[in-house]
Amino acid sequence: MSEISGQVLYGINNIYTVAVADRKLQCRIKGKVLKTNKRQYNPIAVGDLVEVLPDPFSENQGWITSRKERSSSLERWNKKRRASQVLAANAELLVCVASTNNPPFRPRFIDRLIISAEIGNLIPVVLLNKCDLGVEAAVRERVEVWKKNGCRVMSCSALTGEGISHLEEVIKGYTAVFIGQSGVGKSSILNCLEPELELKVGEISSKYDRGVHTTNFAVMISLNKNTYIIDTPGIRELEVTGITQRELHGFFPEFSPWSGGCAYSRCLHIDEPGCAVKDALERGDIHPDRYISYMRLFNDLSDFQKGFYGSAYS
Ligand SMILES: Nc1nc2c(ncn2[C@@H]2O[C@H](COP(=O)(O)OP(=O)(O)OP(=O)(O)O)[C@@H](O)[C@H]2O)c(=O)[nH]1
Ligand SMILES: [Mg+2]
Ligand SMILES: [Zn+2]
Repeated sequence: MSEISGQVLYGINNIYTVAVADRKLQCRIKGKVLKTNKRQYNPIAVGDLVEVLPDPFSENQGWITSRKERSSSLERWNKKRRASQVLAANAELLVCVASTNNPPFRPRFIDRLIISAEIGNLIPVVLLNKCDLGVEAAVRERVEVWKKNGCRVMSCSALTGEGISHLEEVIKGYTAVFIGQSGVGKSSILNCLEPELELKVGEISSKYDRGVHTTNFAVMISLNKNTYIIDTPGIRELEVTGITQRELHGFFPEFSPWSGGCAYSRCLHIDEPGCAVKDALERGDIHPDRYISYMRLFNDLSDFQKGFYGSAYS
C-alpha cells in the first residue's frame, strides 16, 4: 500500500484527524520521522499537508509518515517548554478577532497577532466584533493606526449580522485562521457565516470580564468548495517568535519616516540619545500605545533569545 496525501483537520492528544481523498483517517505520527533539530512544541499542526500510510487492519486509521514544507505558519513561543508552537499551517489569512468591549479591547495583543502573521507569511486582517455594543473613540483611534500602517480592518457583529457578508466576500477562496482572546466571538462569527456548523459558544464571565475558553482545540472546517476556516481556542498571551530585537522595528511602519534621522545609524529606538523615533513619539507623531507595544515586544524578544540560545541548547 502506498502513502496517500492529506491535510490535518485537527489533533487531540497526539491523534490527528486527516482528510484524505474520500474519508477521514485517525492518525498517529509514525516513529520519529518528524523530529527536527529546531525546538518544536508540536511537529504537526492544523492545516499541515501530510503523507499518510493507511492501517491495513482498520479502515479509518493510519500513520503520518511525513509533512510537506509549510507555505505559512502561525507560531508562538511557548515559554514553559522553551519551544516554538505552531498554531496553524498553510493558511493565507489571519483574522485577528478583537471585541470593542466585553471582553475589553486589547490593542497591544492584536499588534502581536499582526506581527506574528507577517513573520509567518500570513496576511493579517483585524476583525472588530461586537460593534453592536458601540465603538469608543479610543478604539477608533487605535484602529486608524492599523489602517494607516496598511493593515486591513473590518468590523462586524455576530449578534446583529452586520458586516458578516463583507467578511464572507473577503475570505472567499482562502484558508482563514480565526484567532483572538477567549470570548471575543470567534465561534459566534463562524456560526454566522455557516449556521450549520453549530460551534459551541461560551458566556463571558462577569467576574473576570473575559471568555471561558469554550473552544478547546483548533479545527479546520470547509466553508464551501474553496474556502476553509480554522477556529482556534482563545489565547490570553502571545509571545512573538522568529525575529530578533533588531528586526522588530521593521514591523512598525510608522517608525520608518523618522528612523533615518536617529543620531546612531544602528539605533534601536529604546534609550539611545538623539533618537528621532522617540522625538516623533514626544511630538505625538507616533501613537504612544504603539510605542509601548514596541518596547514590551523588544523586552520579550530578549527573553526569547536567551531561551533559544541559552538553556534550550545547553
Ligand atoms: N453583544 C455581542 N455579543 C457577542 C457577539 N459575538 C459573540 N458574542 C457573545 O460573546 C460570547 C463569547 O462568544 P464565543 O463565540 O464563544 O467566543 P470565542 O471567541 O469563540 O471564545 P473561545 O472559544 O473561548 O475562544 C457569547 O456569549 C456570545 O454570544 C457580538 O457580536 N455582540
Ligand atoms: Mg470559540
Ligand atoms: Zn532611534
